[in-house]
Amino acid sequence: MTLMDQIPNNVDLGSDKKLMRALMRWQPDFLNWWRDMGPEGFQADQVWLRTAISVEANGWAHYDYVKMPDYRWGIFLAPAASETIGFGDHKGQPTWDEVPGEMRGVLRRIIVTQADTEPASVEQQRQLGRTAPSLYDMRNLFQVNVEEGRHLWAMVHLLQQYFGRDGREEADALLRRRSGDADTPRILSTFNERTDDWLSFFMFTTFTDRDGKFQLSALSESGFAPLARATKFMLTEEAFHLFCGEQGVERVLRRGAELTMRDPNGDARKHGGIDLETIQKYINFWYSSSLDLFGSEISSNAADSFAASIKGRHRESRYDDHQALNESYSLPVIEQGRVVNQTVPLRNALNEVLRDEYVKDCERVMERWNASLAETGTDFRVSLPSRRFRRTVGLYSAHTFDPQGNLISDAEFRARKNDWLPCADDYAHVHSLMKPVYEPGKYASWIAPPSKGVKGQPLDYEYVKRT
Ligand code: BYC
Ligand code: FE
Ligand code: FE
Repeated sequence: MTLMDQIPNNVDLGSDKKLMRALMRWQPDFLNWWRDMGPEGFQADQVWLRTAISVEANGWAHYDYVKMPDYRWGIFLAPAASETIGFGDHKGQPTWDEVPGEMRGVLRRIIVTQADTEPASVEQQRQLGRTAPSLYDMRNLFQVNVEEGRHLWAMVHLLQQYFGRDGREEADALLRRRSGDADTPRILSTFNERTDDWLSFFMFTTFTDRDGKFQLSALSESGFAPLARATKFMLTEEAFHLFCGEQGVERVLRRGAELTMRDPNGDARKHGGIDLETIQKYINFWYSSSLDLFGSEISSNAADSFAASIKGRHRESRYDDHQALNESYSLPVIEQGRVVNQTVPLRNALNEVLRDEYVKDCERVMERWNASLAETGTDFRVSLPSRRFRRTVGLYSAHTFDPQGNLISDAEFRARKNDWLPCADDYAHVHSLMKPVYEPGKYASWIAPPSKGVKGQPLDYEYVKRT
């Protein structure tokens, strides 16, 4: 088999001997990592997966049974959106096909940070197949996992092609860090959290993959064309990850509401469901954790990478001033125990600008979940906590806030913590429900079945053939 057969691509891999050698050397290490750290217990099973075979709209049409270690992780760049740079100090200049010398450090840091999240998420989710609530859900989990594996390939390709020896070393290090490890953890906070129950998985794909959507969007108009084109194609896969999360939580909410109303005392737990209060606590946990992924509200890193035309805003074309030099941004800060507004130059607030877009998108998710809850007849509604709640990065991390965003004492936070965040008892209940359901068409008690199957297949399709 030639390399081209093993690695579907549209980057003319075959023509660059040095790159091909680097990728050939990295591939067995990747496969070893996948066997050790990828989905545990299902590597020999046939999974009905889609594989990207081109960047055309029909490039995703390829669905078939495949064993995960045989998945063809491809390298694809979307067509360039523009020949000229759209923002920052280099606005209007031609995009770069190579890394400008003075930007090496900044670009490498961003690409490595992005890359690191991809294998991290696979590691976090590796045990979930064992407790899948259905074959449908199991297949979706594995689809997300192989695509995060492909995102790693996409970033490793950039590192190996454009960053020489440093890039090759970074590519190796990506396979050595481990999510949650005390000595060699993954880079960003959320990617070291435990994600070992399915409600956490659905929250992760709703809130944490959604950070991916906005970070990738901010990179998809980068002046460094290969990065822009790689991230643009990654975004097409992200839509499915977000669907998995949103639809997953929606089904858990719906079932939770139904079981609550069925019980005379409103106790969903008694009937093998997850109560709505616990689901709200999971929202509080994963949303606040994912907000940290946007970095500090006031950040010179963000100003620098925007100035360098490396990282822009979500849909930069909607803005009028693509230099972001003349405007300012006002945000609440804490001074002498009070919340007051501070104004900073816009470029220094770009992490917050991106977070604003993220918050709006999450609010739209809440509206859809609440519409679904309303249909069941319950009065319960879910909501997002304040963006100041439980932060560990940035301005608000030095203080404690309640979910409404009011400044409170540490002691009060500790006293109320179990009302706001999942506690040992909540986790124990959720974990007690995590029993596998592997019969085609059957679903666990705590989750409603989806409204339709994958790609026109019926709900009782054998999405995973166990061996
Ligand atoms: N945890 O100026 P600051 C995805 C570090 S998700 C730990 O505040 P900056 C996916 C920061 O690195 C998308 N450390 O922030 C989803 C810096 O450290 P150094 C991933 C943190 O740099 C699901 C220091 O604090 N992509 O794709 O403006 C499944 C001060 O930094 C955290 C990206 O993140 C944290 N939460 O912005 C699979 C895009 N936050 O360098 C995949 C690339 C900050 O001083 N990354 N720090 O040692 C970036 O653009 C930026 O690095 C960040 C931070 C937005 C993350
Ligand atoms: Fe990804
Ligand atoms: Fe994703």
